[in-house]
Amino acid sequence: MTDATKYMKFEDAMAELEQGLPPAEGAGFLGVNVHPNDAKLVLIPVSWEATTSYGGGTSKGPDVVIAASHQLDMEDAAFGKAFRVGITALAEDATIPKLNKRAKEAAQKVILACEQRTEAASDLRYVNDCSLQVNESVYTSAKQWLAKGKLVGLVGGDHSSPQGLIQALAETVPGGFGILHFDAHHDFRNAYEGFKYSHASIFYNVMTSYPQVTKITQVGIRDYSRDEREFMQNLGPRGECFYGRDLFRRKAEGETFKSVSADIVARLPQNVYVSFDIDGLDPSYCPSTGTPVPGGLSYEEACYILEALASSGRRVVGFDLSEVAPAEDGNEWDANVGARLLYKLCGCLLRSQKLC
Ligand SMILES: [Mn+2]
Repeated sequence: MTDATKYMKFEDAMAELEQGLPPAEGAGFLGVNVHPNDAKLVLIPVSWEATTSYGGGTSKGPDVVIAASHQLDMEDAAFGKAFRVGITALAEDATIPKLNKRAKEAAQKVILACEQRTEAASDLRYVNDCSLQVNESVYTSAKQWLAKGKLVGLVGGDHSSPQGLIQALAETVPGGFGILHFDAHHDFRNAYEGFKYSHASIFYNVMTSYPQVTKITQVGIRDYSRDEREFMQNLGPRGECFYGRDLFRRKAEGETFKSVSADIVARLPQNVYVSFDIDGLDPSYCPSTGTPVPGGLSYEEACYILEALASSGRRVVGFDLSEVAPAEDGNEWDANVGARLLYKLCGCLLRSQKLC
């Protein structure tokens, strides 16, 4: 979407969705273009992947997920007609793709130097500076929409993308909130490869910067360093991890998934932010994501937990979907899964606030 996007009358957009008409060319999320002023929930797209360490492509995540959302059927089995509150993807800050291109080139030099056991100090400073600009852009946008009474979600981009949104919510949500974090990784690295705002460092940064985040509950983690595991342990009651191995063992030894997911939800405080790294799922759902790891949740398990959260009486205050990348050969599977999960996240938030 661009600033030149032709917005539709809200009633016309709803009528199109109700009738299931094929979307017009260039349509936005779900196949319509709802004006942000008419929307209750706005989505910030962030096409950013400068510090991607392994497979690339997550900067295309917002575009391919929004395009794939045109295929969705609007009647969600769990959350009904969530679209009726008005959901729209905002136009992206045009500086982000430019910063992404330049910072990614510099980051490649840093990674190469790292592999050769040398340094590329000025390139590293440049990448960290660009990352900060992206965080500030997301933060400013989120603050602005929250001030207008909108609910805000985010579509990444790599997993560093949502830091500005989490900061904005930390300053906005009375009493703070906990984070329900789906991922294959803790993302607790302290400046991974020197990148202060690495995708692998997002929750190190969040937990050391925002005391308003009173808790992090991680689900599906199965690849980590010793330092990260220790960081989790050192969080004490402020952190909790449902490792992938433990989730499987509990099921293998006879516990129902209903009981496991109720346990996950029970650890969360009243206000909850959901951060969903697509690699928390089994890689068969996201084969093109940057750092796939065997194991992980099924799509149905993830949705089950989101439904349990939405009906628990807790309030979901925001979310991100990160690390969705398209296949290099143009296969749309990753984006199809991402679009469905994104609409589930919208429904989870809206249902938790009794808006759908
Ligand atoms: Mn992650």
